[in-house]
Amino acid sequence: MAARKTTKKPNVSAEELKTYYREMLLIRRFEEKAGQLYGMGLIGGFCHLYIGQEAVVVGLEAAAKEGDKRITSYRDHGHMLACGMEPGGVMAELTGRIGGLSKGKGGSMHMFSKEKHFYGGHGIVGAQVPLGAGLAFADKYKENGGVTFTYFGDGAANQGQVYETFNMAALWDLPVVFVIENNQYAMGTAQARSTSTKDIYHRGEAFGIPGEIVNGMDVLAVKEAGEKAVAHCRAGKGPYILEIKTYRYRGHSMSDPAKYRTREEVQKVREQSDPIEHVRELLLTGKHATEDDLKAIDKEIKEIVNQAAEFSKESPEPSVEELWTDIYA
Ligand SMILES: Cc1ncc(C[n+]2csc(CCOP(=O)(O)OP(=O)(O)O)c2C)c(N)n1
Ligand SMILES: [Mg+2]
Repeated sequence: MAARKTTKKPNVSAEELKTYYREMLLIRRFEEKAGQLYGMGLIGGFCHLYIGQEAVVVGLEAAAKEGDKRITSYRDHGHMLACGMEPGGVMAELTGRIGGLSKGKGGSMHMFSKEKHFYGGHGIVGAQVPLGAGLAFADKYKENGGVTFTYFGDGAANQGQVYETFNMAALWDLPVVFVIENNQYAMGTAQARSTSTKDIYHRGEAFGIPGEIVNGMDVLAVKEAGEKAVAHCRAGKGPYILEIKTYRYRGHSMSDPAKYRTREEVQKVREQSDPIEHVRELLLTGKHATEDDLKAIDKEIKEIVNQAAEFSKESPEPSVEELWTDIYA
């Protein structure tokens, strides 16, 4: 885990910093609430929380422009919130209600938004990677200047289809940023036990795809790397790989007691590299915000999340007729 190491004065405005703080906090509080609702039995099926990884999506969304696309795995709530999907619609999908973004028929892993160019939510490890290249192929074909962020994990990086995709994406110079969210675990398996090398991004070299390692606990470092990757893609130079070193604080899913690592390991990351604390410190030490300003933001976020939770409880369950909508038949 890369420890926090932003020593130079960040070249970023107070407003930008506050935006990142707010966006990361929204994801964190949303996920904490989802964990509570799961514990109350209100969320069925799988539920994979994103706590600890917030700087990854928030940093990359700051580098994206309108029309860019994103696709990811089942650990997807943060990606949806960061691209502007309604917290209430996401939460109501988790609780399986009609007000959910998939009308309560998809659940945590299966939500989409055409409007926000969010293409899921995929439960099969690595399956979103070729789909992401396909989205990029469409952008290139249409010559619309769009870039697709294709997120996958360190475990997924050992899937064969990832390398078939790398080959085609490089061959056709597709405008796709492959984002490896290296949270160091694939379910209960530590990266050192599943992966032959410490770093993964250099596997792209075999296909002529450049890439780099990014400190995923520093939203500004992620944004900077994202801007570089996006510029590469938009210039028609083909794909780019960002291996973003991050960490998930919770278990793989809500049903994981996480016995494969120590509490101390998690505590150390929380104390030394938490991405939200990092921005909080920058705001306070740079005198961009006071404790009271931050308290006001915390309150505002809490309110948004409480409203989302209320909506997810009040929205009715889908009627039986809904079984016959949104199907190919
Ligand atoms: C093809 C396939 N194999 C196995 C699984 C079971 N599975 C679900 S998540 C997961 C681990 C993936 O880890 P990683 O890619 O690092 O993503 P993370 O959960 O850490 O975000 C596995 C093996 C699956 N869903 N699909
Ligand atoms: Mg992982």
